[in-house]
Amino acid sequence: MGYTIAQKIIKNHLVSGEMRVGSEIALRIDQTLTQDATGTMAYLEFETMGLKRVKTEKSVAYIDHNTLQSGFENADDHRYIQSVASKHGIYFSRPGNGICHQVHLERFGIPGKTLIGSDSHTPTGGGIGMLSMGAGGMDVAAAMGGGAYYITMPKMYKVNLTGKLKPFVSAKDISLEILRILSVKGGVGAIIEWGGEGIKNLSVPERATITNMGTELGATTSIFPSDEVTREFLRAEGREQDYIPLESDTDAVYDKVIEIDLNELKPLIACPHSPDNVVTVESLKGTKVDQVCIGSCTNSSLFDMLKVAALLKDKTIKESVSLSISPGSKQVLTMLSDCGALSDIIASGARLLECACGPCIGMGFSPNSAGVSLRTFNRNFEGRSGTADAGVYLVSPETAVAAALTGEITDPRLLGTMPQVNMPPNFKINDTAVIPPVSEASADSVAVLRGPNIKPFPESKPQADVLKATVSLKVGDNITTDHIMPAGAKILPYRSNIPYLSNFCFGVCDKSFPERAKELGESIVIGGSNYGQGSSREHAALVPMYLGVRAVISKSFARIHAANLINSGILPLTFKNPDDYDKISEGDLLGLTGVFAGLDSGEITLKNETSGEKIKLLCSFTERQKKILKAGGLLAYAKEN
Ligand code: MIC
Ligand code: SF4
Repeated sequence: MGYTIAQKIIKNHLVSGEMRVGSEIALRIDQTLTQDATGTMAYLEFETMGLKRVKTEKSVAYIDHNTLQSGFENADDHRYIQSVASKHGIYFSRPGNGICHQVHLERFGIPGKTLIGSDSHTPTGGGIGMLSMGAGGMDVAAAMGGGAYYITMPKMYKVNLTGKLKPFVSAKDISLEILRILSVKGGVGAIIEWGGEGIKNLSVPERATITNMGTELGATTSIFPSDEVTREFLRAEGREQDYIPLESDTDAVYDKVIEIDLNELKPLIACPHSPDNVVTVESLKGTKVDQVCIGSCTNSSLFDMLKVAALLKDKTIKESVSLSISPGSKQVLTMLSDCGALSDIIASGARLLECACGPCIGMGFSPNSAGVSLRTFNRNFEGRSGTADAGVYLVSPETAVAAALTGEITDPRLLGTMPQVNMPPNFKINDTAVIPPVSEASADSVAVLRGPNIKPFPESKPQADVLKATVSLKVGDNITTDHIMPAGAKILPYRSNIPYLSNFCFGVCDKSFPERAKELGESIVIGGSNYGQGSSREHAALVPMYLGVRAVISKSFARIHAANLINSGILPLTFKNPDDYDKISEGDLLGLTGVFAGLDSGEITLKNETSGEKIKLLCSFTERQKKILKAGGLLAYAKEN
């Protein structure tokens, strides 16, 4: 039996475990990346490990999320990350250099290598045939220290593309189509490989749009072959030496195969508040639009920006619409400027934002009250834009421009003829905004600069054998990390200040949660299915841990969040019978006895002390996870060992 692309890379990086679906495998990690919103915590964790230098082939620290500096906090964190990176052998990508995934693809990603990043959209690197995964900060810190990255051996899915995209239909529509087919839960436990004749016409940035949004399917990662298209991209980046060919064997076996005919694809749009809430653009025609945002790690490549500029050329955007453009990197912005396309964008009335995440993470540009915002981003979770009652829709750059010009949701195919966009043969290379670390010999002389916003890391409690605690919150299905630990300009600066951050925990669901949890001392949260989907932010586990949450019981968990809960010493337990979810209410007192024996046997009985009912819960963890949970979290476990 042959291997899929991902299986080949896994085989080459396997440290321990068996490549059998569902069993735990440990992978050697070649590269890591962090961004600033998760990076501060990841480097604090790395520091507690007491290592002098990172052991990876390349580690890069990006500043791209917390770039609005309306107080000292973000600037202090940037200085902390810059100094700690330099000391420990990590490259530092300065604010303004661009969004981590875009820059990493351009300058550092290598086909066939492994990458983990403290950001859930790290799979963007799959666009050049790299096995790239999102992870919690603690796991990234461990990988920087030379530790393996543990995942459950995923299933293999294949998407075969046939045909060719029609004008005004683009890679983003492919992402939305697969979300329509599979839903936000459809990729859980799987790696999605893209192939078929149809990929030949997709450039690396288009492939990266697709692997980027594979995150929204809940997939472990997504990957394209490394072929002549990849070689061409790397050559244009002056990195042809990084190219290796990589494809699946003809007799590779897949657990699921999906066919998409690109000839048939129409412009699509994801409606509020979920990326899989997908319909055709034409079905919403005429809906009034207040705001349009173009950018984010999904759609901010030079190719996307050149298309946008060509469509805006000699036109003026509708007076009722506010349009923002954030190019993905300094390279993209420079080249847009050099060829004059930037002038076309500015002349149209667009507002140019810096090369950063910006509106995607609610770092400015929040919509007006009850506003309709069309965004080329990957997430439209409730409240994420910073305006609680806004309706955010996810679209392609083509559909975004059509709305900016007409003031309403408009099928971009009505714009006439798609202008020809020619990609330059070579990209402009200027890495001056990436600061290399000092040499190992000089590392001792680098002082790590810590601002007052950096508060000590919250200590987890060791696991108890008996747990009696009240349900502090009961939530429904598909709760995202944006529900658990919201982001946005007002809260993000406090990512290194857990006590302050805790005031906003579960703010989207129930503002009174933090106070109630604190009053209870210890408590349990009940969730529906796919609990913790979305971001890799470990704050969605660390903050509940700080507030005394000892267990989360749900119908199922998203992969990265489950790992973050374990790392924080919170028990992620699942209902053996999902219907038992209905047998627990907020305020019920729950009792778990024999937690240790339960961890060993994989099953534990919960007693609802309020109703008297007994409920069976599953706790099937790997040996390593059991040890981490028994110790009360990864840091406690690492200290013990
Ligand atoms: C996001 O898109 O939600 C983020 C912000 O990039 C997160 C990371 C974070 O919360 O800092 C992610 O996707 O992992
Ligand atoms: Fe940044 Fe948005 Fe991408 Fe997250 S999804 S990395 S916030 S651009």
